[in-house]
Amino acid sequence: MKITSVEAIPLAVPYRRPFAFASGRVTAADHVLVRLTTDDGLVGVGEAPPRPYTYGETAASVVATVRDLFAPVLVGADPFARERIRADLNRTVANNAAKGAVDTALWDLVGQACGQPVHVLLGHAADEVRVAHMIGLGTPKEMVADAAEMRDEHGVEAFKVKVGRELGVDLAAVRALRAELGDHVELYADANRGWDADTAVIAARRLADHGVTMLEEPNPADDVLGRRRIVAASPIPVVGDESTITLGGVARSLLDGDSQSISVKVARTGFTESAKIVGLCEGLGVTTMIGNQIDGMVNTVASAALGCGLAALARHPVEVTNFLLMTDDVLAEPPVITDGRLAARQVPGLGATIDPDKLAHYRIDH
Ligand code: MUC
Ligand code: MG
Repeated sequence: MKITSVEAIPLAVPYRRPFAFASGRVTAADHVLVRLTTDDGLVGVGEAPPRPYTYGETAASVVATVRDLFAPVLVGADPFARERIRADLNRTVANNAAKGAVDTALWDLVGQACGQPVHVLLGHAADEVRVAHMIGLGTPKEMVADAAEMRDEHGVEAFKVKVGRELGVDLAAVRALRAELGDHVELYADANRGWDADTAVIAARRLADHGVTMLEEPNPADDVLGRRRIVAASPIPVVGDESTITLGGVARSLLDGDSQSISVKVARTGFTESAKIVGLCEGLGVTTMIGNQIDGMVNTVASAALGCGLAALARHPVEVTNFLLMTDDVLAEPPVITDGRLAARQVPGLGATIDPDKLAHYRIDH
């Protein structure tokens, strides 16, 4: 089997409402759909959500990287040779989301060629995962309304709360969420590097008092000494996300004592490097969980496959609700979250069939 064509298609899908966090805000999904076609007619897909504040990529840069740098490597390659392809793609530095989307599409092809779902190829730890919802920044009232909607409509019982603003405002939101949701619900927090180290040390203690279980990216990642001070003082684990975006980066961060748990995202490490990161962490006794890059439906389906594939990831609720912020997307069958759970698709590959009419409507490269 050989790849015969590589497409990078920029999309624009409006959001129902903006999503805000300490390092940015999104108002529309300007994602890039990566589509690989093979000589035997298989089509694999991946999704790159450009996140300039984390990886320096834009939709235009993802399209250019895939078309100009990756396509010459991919055309003629066998999708099963993922390690060879990975080495070739890594001759280009960074471009994490572009690489993640290509790897996702490769696994989609391999699954289809083998007649097996991707989660089964990965190790088939589960058939469904518990879901965590990421609550964007807003007033305490807005944040409670968002969480209550997820609980009431989708049965979700785990929430990642965005923080990283003035501490009093964040604590008011966390208090209101705890009062509304009750003690049995898991709350963990993500500051997206919004605090300085001293504020983060106080925040970690106050958040722990409200039963918050983890604190992600409390301060700027290059403030390494500050980060270590937070890790030493925090009663709850400090989670690496945007400071731990590669296998080597995860290793360095853990060994240097900059983080204690790791957020893994298909959007940046696909399946291949995500599985390596999970293996590294498992060996070190470090918890991993699947985060959300404010993903659309393709990466949502891929995240469910990753979570159901690897036992270490299936243990923690998976962040897969952000696609619900979008008014629509290009998948023929949207993911469905029921009773706080999302099932892996039981079809060969990813099962991420693209609706041609929706694609024609939302692509912006006509
Ligand atoms: C997260 O966990 O930080 C916010 C921006 C982004 O790219 O991902 C998020 C979620
Ligand atoms: Mg994060």
